[in-house]
Amino acid sequence: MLRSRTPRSLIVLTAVVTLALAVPGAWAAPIPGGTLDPLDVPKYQTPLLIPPVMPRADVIPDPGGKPIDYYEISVKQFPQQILPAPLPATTVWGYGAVSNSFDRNGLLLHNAPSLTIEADWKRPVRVKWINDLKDANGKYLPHLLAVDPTLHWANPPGGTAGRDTRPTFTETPGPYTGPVPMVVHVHGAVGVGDESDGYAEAWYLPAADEIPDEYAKVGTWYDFFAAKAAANFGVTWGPGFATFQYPNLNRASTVWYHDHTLGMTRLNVYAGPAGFYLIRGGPAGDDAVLDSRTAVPAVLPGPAPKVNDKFPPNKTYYEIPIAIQDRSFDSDGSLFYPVTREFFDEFTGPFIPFTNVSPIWNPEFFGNMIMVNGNTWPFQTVEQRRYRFRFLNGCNSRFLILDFNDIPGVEVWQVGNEGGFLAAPVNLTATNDNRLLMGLAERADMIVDFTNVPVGSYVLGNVGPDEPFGGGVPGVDFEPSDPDSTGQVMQFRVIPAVAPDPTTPPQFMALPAIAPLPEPVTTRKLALIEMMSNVHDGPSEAMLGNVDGDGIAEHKMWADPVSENPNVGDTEDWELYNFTADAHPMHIHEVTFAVVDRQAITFTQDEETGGISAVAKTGNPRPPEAWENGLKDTAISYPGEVTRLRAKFDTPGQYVWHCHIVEHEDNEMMRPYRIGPEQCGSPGAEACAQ
Ligand SMILES: [Cu+2]
Repeated sequence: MLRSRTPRSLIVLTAVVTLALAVPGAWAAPIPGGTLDPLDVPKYQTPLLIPPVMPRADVIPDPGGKPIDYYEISVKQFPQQILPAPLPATTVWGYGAVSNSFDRNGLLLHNAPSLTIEADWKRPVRVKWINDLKDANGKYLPHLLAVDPTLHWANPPGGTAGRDTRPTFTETPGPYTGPVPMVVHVHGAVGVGDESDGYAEAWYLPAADEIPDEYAKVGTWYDFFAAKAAANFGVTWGPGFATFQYPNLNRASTVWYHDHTLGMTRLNVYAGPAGFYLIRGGPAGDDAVLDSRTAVPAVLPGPAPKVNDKFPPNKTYYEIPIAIQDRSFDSDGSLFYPVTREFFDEFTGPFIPFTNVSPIWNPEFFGNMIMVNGNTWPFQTVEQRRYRFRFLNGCNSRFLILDFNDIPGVEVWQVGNEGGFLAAPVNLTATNDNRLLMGLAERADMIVDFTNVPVGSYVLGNVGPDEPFGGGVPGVDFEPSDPDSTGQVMQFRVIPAVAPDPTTPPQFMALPAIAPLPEPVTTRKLALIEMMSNVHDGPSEAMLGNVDGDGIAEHKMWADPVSENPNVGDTEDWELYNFTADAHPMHIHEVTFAVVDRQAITFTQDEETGGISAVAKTGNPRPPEAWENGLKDTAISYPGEVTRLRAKFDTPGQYVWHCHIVEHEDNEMMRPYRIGPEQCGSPGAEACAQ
């Protein structure tokens, strides 16, 4: 039974829209999920897993003799004790190294989240990514979750002609149970070639037995990118794998890797495969942070895990990556994810092909338990000193508002985001009520100071909503998450410091300069639009599009031709007009961008057609939040606002921009974009001279 809520998505916008905030609901109980009641899962039984470092297969020279860190990483299926024992283990997928011949004591270990790739600024990383979703006999494994075949998706059964399409049906189909297409995206990789970016139509099946001959084994773009990788890097792709190379041109920062397959990302990521990828060094690295009192290099909390450290670790770490994800489970320990649209809003059909509503896909999904680094509600012992936490919101749909207010005496500073260090440290305790807002896929590099916290055990809370987020204040504009389940994240067990804290107080950290972006040569007006069902009062999908010169919004589908096409080297402003009722975390591949400002908008929406016109800005723009200063790769676009982003597009190729609510991304809230001219020989390209 669904709790009686009106998903924000269901609010139909009419006439001239003013921003309508959710009315706090009356519930205070875990949200629906699987058969395992979150209140039956004991909390704070399991120490936080601090992911060890991914071992390298080799270090190989590039043609100029410079070193490339080379990895061989597969994705596999295995059981993992996510819930505390004696609750059952959970079957998950995860990445892991399959060769450690360079880092000989490195761990050949699959886990979810996976081991951390440690990269040096401007030193390339090359990864052979292997789709190994096969059983012990070499037969392909089906998906752990229900794959909706009615989306525009990878669609291997469509064969070469029908892959990467929205198939047509004469009856409402059941879930797809064939081999699983996968392709890895390093989220936040700057300057990466398109052949290595994990384009959603560059997926590949495992090299497994019993795959029907008529199935497409690779996505539409795989062969083109394979040829490009061969030409650029001398690497050969083959059945069940692709080899990507990352130049690591980013400022030192926290990036992460996860699957990005067309129409399946929500399911592939929920099943487990994801990991941290940390880029260190260079002119914006830790060594460039100065102590403003002395102008000598500051001391940041460390160490972090190092290659050849053990699992579980036998060392003490003061720099810890923390991935927060929401999950639901059945009582046998298996992951729960909806198998029918009915779970979302009780709509039982008719579905595609009789209406435009997909039978399985849910417009959003909220797990009713919190998993941190692969365990539900773990604990971390901390000393009375400063720590560096690199937080990641790795949820599917859930915005997090981490709340430190139940940790007395703590002081919380944000020093970095997706693009590395901020312009200046931001004291969230003093300026943001001790809270950290994180949209999906956003990262926050934090200094958390436990020096003045009394010895004892304290809970890190979450006061974000158990439903779509639209901005606003917890308890005022929306009901915070259930305090007994998703309102709790993890526990800190504070003990006395074992030694004086050598680290620099964050208020004295002078962070490395951020080069300003050039003035834009182009401003694009882009649109976030919700499409309603044609049979019931619910959404069918969210879409992207544009706003034309007459103030009329037009939606576009994934299949429509590229419409965002910056020239190589150009700086552009992208204005994201959000006509929906929800906030969307918008991610642009290949670049980091600046959030320039946000501004309220007015528009008219036709009640009959949903058409949007008379789009205009109103009032004064407001600057980015203090913690958004710097460079980002994902930013929140609020309802009823235009969010202006600025990026310089330097690397030619075919990329995507999309909403990182992965349920949205999987159903049309993603668009291809291209930097530079159309590539000869690429799928759909006009004939051109080679
Ligand atoms: Cu979205």
